Amino acid sequence: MTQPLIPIDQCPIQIEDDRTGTNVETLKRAFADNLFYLQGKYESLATQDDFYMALAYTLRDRLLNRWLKTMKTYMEKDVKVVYYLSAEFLMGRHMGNSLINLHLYDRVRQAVEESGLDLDEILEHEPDPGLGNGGLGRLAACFLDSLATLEIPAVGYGIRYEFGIFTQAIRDGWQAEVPDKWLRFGNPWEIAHPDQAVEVKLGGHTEMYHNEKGEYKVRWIPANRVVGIPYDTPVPGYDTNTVNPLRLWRAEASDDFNFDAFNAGNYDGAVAEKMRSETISKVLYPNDNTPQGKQLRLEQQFFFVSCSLQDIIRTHLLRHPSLHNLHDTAAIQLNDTHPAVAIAEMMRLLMDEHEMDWNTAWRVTQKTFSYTNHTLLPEALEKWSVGLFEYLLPRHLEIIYEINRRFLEDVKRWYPGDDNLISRLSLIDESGEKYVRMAHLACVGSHAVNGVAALHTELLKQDTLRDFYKLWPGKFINKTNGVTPRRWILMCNPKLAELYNSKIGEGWLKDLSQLKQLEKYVDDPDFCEQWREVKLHNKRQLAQYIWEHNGIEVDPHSMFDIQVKRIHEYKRQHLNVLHIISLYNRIKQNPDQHIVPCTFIFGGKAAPGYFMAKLIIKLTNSVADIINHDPDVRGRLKVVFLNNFNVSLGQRIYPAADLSEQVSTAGKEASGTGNMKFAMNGAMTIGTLDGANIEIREEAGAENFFLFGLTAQEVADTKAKGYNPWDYYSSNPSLKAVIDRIADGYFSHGDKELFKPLLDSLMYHDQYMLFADYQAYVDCQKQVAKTYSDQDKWTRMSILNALRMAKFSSDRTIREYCNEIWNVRSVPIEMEEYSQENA
Ligand code: NBG
Repeated sequence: MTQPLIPIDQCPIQIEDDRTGTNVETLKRAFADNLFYLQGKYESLATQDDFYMALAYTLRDRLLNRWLKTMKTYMEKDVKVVYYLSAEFLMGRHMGNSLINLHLYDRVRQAVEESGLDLDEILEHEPDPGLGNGGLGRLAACFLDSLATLEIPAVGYGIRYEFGIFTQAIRDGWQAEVPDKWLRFGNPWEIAHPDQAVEVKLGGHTEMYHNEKGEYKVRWIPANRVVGIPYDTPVPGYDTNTVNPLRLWRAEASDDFNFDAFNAGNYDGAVAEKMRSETISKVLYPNDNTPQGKQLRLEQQFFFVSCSLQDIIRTHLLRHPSLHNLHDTAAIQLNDTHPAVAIAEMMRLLMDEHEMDWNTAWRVTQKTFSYTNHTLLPEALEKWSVGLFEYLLPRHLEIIYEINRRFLEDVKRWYPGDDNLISRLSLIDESGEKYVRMAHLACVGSHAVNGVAALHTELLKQDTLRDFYKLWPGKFINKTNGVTPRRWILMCNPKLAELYNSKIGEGWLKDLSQLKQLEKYVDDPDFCEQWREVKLHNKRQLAQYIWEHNGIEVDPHSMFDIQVKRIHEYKRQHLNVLHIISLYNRIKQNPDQHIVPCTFIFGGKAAPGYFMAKLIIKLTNSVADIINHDPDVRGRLKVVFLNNFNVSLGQRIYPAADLSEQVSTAGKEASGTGNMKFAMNGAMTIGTLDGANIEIREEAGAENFFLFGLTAQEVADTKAKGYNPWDYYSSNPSLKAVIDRIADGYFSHGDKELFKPLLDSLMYHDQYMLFADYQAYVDCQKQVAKTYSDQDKWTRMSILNALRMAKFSSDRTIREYCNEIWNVRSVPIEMEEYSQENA
């Protein structure tokens, strides 16, 4: 007699079997089993990669039960789901995160060790999936972690780029880009669902027709179709059963695509078309804070948006007869304007494919969408030429024109006769060649618009989006960014986590405000000593890494002054370099002068087409080369550029920092999130009143923050009056000496041309006003050095910084989004747990 099959969700995790069990023996068996059956290897012949894959599958198995139960619960309870649409998700490595979130670190370590292997080596073997550029993509990843931890039903939607952000090599001091083949050995974390593939149309034209009811309708006759295949990656919450999906789309040619060409024997033509389709999800554009106006980029955006919206609609219709109440089951967040075409695509789907009338469709759309702005840089606001839009998305352009017509009609009624206002608000920029303004589309089509730090939101209201703010003040809301303390404290700084746990247990990991309880130890010499030991341990580890990767010996007792982030003029890595040169000049003038020993560490990628950013990298490396080899300096200064800064390198760097460089021109950095990671790990910040720095300073206390530089208002005023860098240069001997040393070719083997473009920019038209902040920065650095010499004082400040960062947990940020924008509630996932006693 055959046994009836037990539905998997009715199998509680109570069987100590090889797929779910978590005792050490079972884990060992599962690991060996996966090595044999999935990797097809005997242990004696297996590579590190095989071990990594076998262990990854072992962990994925342990996530699946929770994952499927999570999906089933959402379906059955018909809950409202957050859909986070983002062109980038910078997830970082999965394995360590799964070990932590499943509470399996210790047992897996033991199982691996008893199998004669080293867990750390296996962890290092995982490729870092770089499906993002910087802060924006990493924020999306922190948000997914917090959503799952807070048990919020959520799906991340994005693109499964075959090549993520390039690997950065440094050759002769210059950045070189190497393709990132992160999928080379397969990706054990994802599961493909070709059964849920969707079709996406592109190009062609539109036509009118009569439907059965005799109404006029529009249909889109596309020139091309591609298919989106979803790949799901589990996102486990910390200490919960919730496992939400990150659903990334891969583009494939549709079957019927070039059937005719194929049949006619035109194989090359058919294959070329196939490759064209698949190109859509091939590669991430490596630009941070600068849009890439390429056709393929718009194709990428529309591709993942259309796939995701069709998926959301399909899910809704499984449980509801119509889409009139879509906003009751879906809150769709636009992560910047990259997915903003979703407003037009939703209107098209509702009207053309689901027969909804305009007014209803518009109401549903506005109630469903909300939009996060991530930048104030005018050049970073996305716009697409109307010609390109029409060529690729003819129906969407019609819809955008109609949204615009209705919107501007309203504006005319509200503000009669103000033509300037009309042209400023219009979704179409008509000042020259016509462009579609994506931020305007996002604003009009959303019920909430948010900035990512208090100052940023204020500046959006007063400046970038001020006309929209005037129309709808209630739409604008601030949501200061945050980062997940699971990855950015527990995972990257285990010694610090241990110290916390030893005093107050583990509750702080889900409620970071509990760290405040530790403030009573700030004057306790034992605690301070332990604090310093943790920092020194982390610095030693980074020093070891620097030695292995750069061949530079750095002293872990020197102050680690670190700036890691994308290289951009507004972030002013070169201001930092000018200060280093000023210190060097001081030593050269007086070789015996006392200087607090300092190691300056840089890391970050430049967009491959951004010449000035690449020149800043070259300058940093050139300065490093001279200073590190000058006997006069005698180990007092070291300069290191760490190549290929990414999430995993960040995990080594943040915990080892003494000083965090957050020196952007005030009003330019929307928020910053590296600033939060540094502070949480006990680094002091030297920074301007920009982005979230302001709030970090508020939380830490002004006395625990090294502030310098012009305010956003002063920057604007100085610009209005006419900023003249020459005045600063000619009146400041220290600045002049620094600039002249570069100009003389001191750092470029006598080549006076090499850095000229950078110096010309600084001297003649620098919109980031380095010279205006130079002296304040140098003075502030003196203050830093003085404070660092008093280790007791420094330790106290470091402790207070770390303990007061609760506001910057992404759990706080996500709670605010849930309550104030998305209107969603947590939905705990009930499972019968396999009891720990059996483990
Ligand atoms: C970036 C900002 C950062 C901010 C992140 C996340 C873009 C367009 N913006 O300051 O520059 O921290 O977004 O919000 O990448």
